[in-house]
Amino acid sequence: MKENDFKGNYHNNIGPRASSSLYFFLQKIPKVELHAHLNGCIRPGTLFALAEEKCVTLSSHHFQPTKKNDNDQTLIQGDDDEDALLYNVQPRSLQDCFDMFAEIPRCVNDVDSLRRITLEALHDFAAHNVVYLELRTTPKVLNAECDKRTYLETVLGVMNEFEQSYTRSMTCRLIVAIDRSLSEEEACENVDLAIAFRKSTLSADRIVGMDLGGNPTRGDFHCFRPHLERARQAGLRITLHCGEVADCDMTSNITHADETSCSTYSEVQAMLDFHPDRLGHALFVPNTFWSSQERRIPVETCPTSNVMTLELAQHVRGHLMEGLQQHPQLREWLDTQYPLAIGTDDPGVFDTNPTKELWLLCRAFDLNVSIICRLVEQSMEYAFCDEATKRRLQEDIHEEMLLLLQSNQGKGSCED
Ligand code: 6MZ
Repeated sequence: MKENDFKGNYHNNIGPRASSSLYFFLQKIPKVELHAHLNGCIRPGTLFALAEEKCVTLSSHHFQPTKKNDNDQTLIQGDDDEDALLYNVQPRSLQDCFDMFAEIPRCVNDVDSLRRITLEALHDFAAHNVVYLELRTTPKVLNAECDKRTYLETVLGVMNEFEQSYTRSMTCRLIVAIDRSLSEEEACENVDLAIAFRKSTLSADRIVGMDLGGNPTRGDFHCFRPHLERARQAGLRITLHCGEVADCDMTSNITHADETSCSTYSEVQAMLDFHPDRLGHALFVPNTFWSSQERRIPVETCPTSNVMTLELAQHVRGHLMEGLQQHPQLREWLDTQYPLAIGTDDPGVFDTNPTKELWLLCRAFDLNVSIICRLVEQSMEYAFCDEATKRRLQEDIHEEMLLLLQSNQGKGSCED
């Protein structure tokens, strides 16, 4: 299929050819990525190359070589490739993901490999027309030469170089993450570093926030709360992975979250009471929360990640789109126009990219392109960067979206 085959009937009941056109269109629109973990972005090919270089044997259960060209992730070449987008060929349970994250540091164990994965991640987002990226990462001691400070300096250095040298313009910001499965002491160190970088004139604009993530079945928000409060007082914005898992059997027929299906209800409640600037995932949050807020807290939602970790596609033979239709919240969020930012979470782990996430959402919930464009455009409002940068990017995104939608309508195809 060629790009100019674009015909544009954008509803779900369309044939594969027209929906590939939808993919091409979505690839072109400017995007905003607010939820991506650096070590979850590693190209599978790079991980294998690093493993070979460092004589590391990766678990064959989780890591399988792919034939795909890693530089050109999931670009549709023909109708057959639709299947590759729709089917969850490599299931990733929550446990699988965290098993994989535990193996990655054996390969990414020095400044060079950190530089490489950061640069590749930035290239991969820019290739999908991401114009604003908030990447997050947990600072790590990689070896004797690379402590947590050097780790962050390296990531920030790559972002600076990338912005200066890459022809496509992508504004990059960094969120420093706390891993809830690690100690409070580690969390305290990460907050200290984020605050120190925030105060330094060289990186003040670049570091915008803090995240609490990591295995949701480990650790407890209550002990990280004072550290996050300290970060907030220092001007950092806060996003919390919240209600990512339910206490009950997650594979049973989930429709809506209630108090009994909430992941450790008191923790979720404490997170909501903390009033973070954004919530990550928010899959199992009491129903009353969504309607009772004075100021609706934006949610970073990651469609493929949720389908995988909630194992929603298991019931429908690995079909991502149908899995997504079982999502506990997405339909309601879309119906109520809840503030959302669509993220990839871990594109290397879930074999996804920013275009694919939007495409799946359109297909699963029968959205037309103008709705998805508006959703992307609005998500820039929830970015953690300074107001001037935000307004500038909002104007650029708006103009580019308009041009793309108009040229699409010129072909007599767009449904508003
Ligand atoms: C919670 C996640 C995550 O920080 O080493 N991470 N935390 N839920 C998820 N859903 C699948 N996916 C990734 O990137 C990898 C780390 O990000 C967090 C975990 O702490 C993981 O170890 P960095 O760059």
